[in-house]
Amino acid sequence: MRRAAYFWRPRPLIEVPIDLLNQVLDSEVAWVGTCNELNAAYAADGYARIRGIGAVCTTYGVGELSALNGVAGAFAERVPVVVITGSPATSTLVTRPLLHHTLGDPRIPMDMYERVTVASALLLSGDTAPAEIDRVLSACIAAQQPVYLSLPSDVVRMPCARPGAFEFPTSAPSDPGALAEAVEEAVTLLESALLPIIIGDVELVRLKLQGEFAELLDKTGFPYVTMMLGKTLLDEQHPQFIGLFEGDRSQPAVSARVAAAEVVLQLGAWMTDFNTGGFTTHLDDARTIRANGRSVHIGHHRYDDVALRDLIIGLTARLHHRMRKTLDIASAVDCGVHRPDPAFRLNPRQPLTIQRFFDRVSAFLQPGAIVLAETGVSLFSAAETLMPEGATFIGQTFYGSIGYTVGATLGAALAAPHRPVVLFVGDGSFQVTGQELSTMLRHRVEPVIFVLNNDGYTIERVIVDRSYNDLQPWRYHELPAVYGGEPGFDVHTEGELEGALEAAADAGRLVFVEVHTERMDCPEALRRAGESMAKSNHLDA
Ligand SMILES: Cc1ncc(C[n+]2csc(CCOP(=O)(O)OP(=O)(O)O)c2C)c(N)n1
Ligand SMILES: [Mg+2]
Repeated sequence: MRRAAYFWRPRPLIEVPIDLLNQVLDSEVAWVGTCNELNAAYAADGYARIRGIGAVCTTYGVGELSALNGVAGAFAERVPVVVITGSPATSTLVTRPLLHHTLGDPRIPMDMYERVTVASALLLSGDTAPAEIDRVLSACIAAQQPVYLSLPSDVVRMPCARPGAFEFPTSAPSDPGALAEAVEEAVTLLESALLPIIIGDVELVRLKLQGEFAELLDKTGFPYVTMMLGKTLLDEQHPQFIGLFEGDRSQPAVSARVAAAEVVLQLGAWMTDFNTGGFTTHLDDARTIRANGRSVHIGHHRYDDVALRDLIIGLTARLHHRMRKTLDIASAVDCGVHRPDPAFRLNPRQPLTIQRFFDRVSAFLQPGAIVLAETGVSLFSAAETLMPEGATFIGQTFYGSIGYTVGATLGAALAAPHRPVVLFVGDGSFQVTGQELSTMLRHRVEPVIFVLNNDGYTIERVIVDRSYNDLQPWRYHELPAVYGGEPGFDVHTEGELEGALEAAADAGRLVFVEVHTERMDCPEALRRAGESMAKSNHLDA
């Protein structure tokens, strides 16, 4: 039997994990080198949101710690990302040489990863590696959260047994008694309500329960809303979809319909500040059935060990179908609660405003598109835009690390080469991670990228407008040419936007559009978010 070898087989100090990369190049895995590791982590996250899992591979210390913030985002938002880091030879764990990148103790980065991953392994031998890797991958899939694998340079070429078939983790069954009681109580409440409504959110996406959720909607006929994190949970053209619910910041028709419901069925919602319009949902506990992961709250009752999936299936089996006309359903697609506005008329010489830009561009989004929107004016505007059939919306709405969407666009575009990909990103966010444009050009992915240039951090200016929200004004549209592509469009007016959209329609290449708007121009929901944040920071005096 082979054994971990670091005691009796010292290795030269210079042994670093380059050979791991050689093995990747020689494998079936496509290598995509990014400009920096933070963007690689964001790309792995974007890829995982489309394909179900993503991986990022870095060097030790400097590399893995650069990726840490991106992995933290995946941990917070529950995205399964596998971090693979090539580490120094196992002997250094004992001899602790002052090897570059190690901080003097090669275990420090692994300790730092402990808090933002659900499993990790330092692979010490070929004998144990297959089982260790499977254990870690299994945890990644089960929790839908990141994991960490460290592969020392001397272990890379160690022979190992051919891994057996991977066993996908199965979820623990619900407690049958608790499930039956929870379903019973929920059914009684929902059947008693004249105007029930469902809030469907992010966990339905992360736990892949869209099919079960759609069956519940079909069976009951109930209307539903989503929150920002759950946007495009199902096709937003769905006839029972009422719109985006964000507490007091919702469109009046949406908050009115939620307020009219005597009973609210809340499935997989995360009550974060952005999701709840700054904690203003005003949902009465007594009339809300709250189900998350493995627990259900109804009024003051709590049922543990009830899986969200089983609850949805149980409710679908028991609830009766209602006629649409009895449920007061004004679907988002019919009643125009969100853009696109069919009455939009172009005003070619008019300088662009945020509202007019999104009004126009919403009609440009194609069925099946992947639409990414960065924290800031972009997110708040795109959230209020009805997505076309089959579209997937991506934002880092909970963790909110600016620049995320640039890396995520690379990952999403690589994950879905045949789907249109559209990114909306603010100038401030673009300055954090924008160089990944270079990798997009290198790998010939073809997103349409709108950089919203409003001369700084507008989302921060609506809280307090001080000079720390100013930026060096870049000529953003020139950057694609700097990176070896075609120059972008520089758009100030509605007419110029029209020209850019025409060119983007069948460009067959990456299209970059710099869009200029006034510095304080932003959607109403963002203005109100700013006011409430100013208040909670005592800046409103
Ligand atoms: C990595 C990171 N640093 C700082 C922040 C704080 N922050 C939130 S939004 C923002 C400014 C975003 O500016 P921009 O992208 O131009 O947004 P917009 O003007 O469209 O609102 C900053 C600095 C953050 N969210 N993430
Ligand atoms: Mg800005």
